[in-house]
Amino acid sequence: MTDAFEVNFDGLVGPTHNYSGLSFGNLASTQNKASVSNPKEAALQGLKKMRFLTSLGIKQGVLPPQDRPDIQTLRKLGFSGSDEKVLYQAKKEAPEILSAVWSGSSMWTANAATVTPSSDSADQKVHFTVANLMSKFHRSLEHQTTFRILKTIFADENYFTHHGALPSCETFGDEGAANHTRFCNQYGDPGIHLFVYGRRAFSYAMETTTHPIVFPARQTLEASTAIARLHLIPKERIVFAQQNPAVIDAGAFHNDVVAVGNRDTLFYHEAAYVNSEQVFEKLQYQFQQINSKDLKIIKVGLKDISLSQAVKSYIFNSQLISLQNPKDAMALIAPLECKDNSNVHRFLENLKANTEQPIREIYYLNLRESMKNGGGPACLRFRVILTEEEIKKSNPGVYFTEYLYQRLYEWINKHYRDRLTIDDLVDPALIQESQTALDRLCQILNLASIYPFQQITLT
Ligand code: SUG
Repeated sequence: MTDAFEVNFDGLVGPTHNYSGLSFGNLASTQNKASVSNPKEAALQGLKKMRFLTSLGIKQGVLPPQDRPDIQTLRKLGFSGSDEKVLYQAKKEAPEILSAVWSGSSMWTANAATVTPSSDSADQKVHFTVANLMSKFHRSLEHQTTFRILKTIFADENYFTHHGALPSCETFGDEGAANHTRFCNQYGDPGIHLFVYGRRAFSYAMETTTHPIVFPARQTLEASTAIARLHLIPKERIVFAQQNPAVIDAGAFHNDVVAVGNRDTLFYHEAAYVNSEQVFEKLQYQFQQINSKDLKIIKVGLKDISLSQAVKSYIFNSQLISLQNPKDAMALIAPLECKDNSNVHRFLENLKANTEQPIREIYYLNLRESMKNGGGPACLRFRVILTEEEIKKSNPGVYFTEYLYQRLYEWINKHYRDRLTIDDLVDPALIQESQTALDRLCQILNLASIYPFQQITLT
């Protein structure tokens, strides 16, 4: 076994973070539509989280935000003239499209891609497939830039393989790592992959009773299967599970709203899956085959926490991380909303006191700006298992240090507004501000020109 680490790449919140109510099925997004956002506070909250995780000994990285507004998309949809005119016309004729092209949604990097570590792939390379995010228009605009960013950071083809997004159609709806969990003993050991899907595309009509009725299921089995194939994961190390339609209808639009795993532990809500018993039997069997020990499964019952409390508090959207000391101890990085809810808070504190399970610490972080759009601690991070050598082969500029913290802190304070409403989304000055900020960010993170606006053609 080669030593490997879990590196959490957090999405830096972009300068146009706003509340546009774009994600039907994500209750927080709908409920907070048209609230006033504070991009500066949002970015600082995220930055503080990165610093905190670094202080716990977790390797941390940063992924840059995408350039918004996506004026090119507005032009593709028939709006023309100067940027100012394009924005104005879109506001008048199609305000939903306007909101979508301004969205800061790339901050939730758990949806950026699915990744397989080199220890699990037949060719011993790290594989990435960027998520097409086709179920929401504003998110479907992310994958091309995400692909460029990941390829720029993990550029060495001897170590990293990048797959483009799956075909953008209902059959292959893919939401990335938010619906994928890897279990292992130590990070460098071989892993078992749990892929969770919301619906089967090809047999949809025959299975209406097993699909959500109120909200859409975003991930398909067909997409998850294609990713497992592309990443060359041995078949005996894969489990596919269907998310319970009832939890999707209760507002759990990704698996990471009802479950979180780390190494040999799964923390999940009893209602999360269809045919749970078979799923866990298979998972245990596969885990035991390679580790000669059991997977630790921490089940939270409906009687302990209702689905509505789980979705509101985002208890399962916590990060479950390994602590340095004592060995094999874990911590839960939970959103502050878990403390606000007395039942959830009591549950977590009792869990911590129970020494038969590995969670020894619970930290409550203030991520309220992101939470108001349905993005908790686990949504904000894209975890990549990397060996020391693979870390060396990737771009050093994106790895978090105290020095990078200071630079990003100053950068946010200099470039971000502390108030944004949907009425501001016609302000051409915000385009300029945002581009200036992102241009500067590329220098700070030592990234090449990753944004379309930087591709200046000289005549
Ligand atoms: O896709 N919200 C995101 C939240 C993503 C959370 N990610 C995970 N669970 N991994 C979404 O629904 C809301 C944007 C708005 O309404 O302005 C939004 O896109």
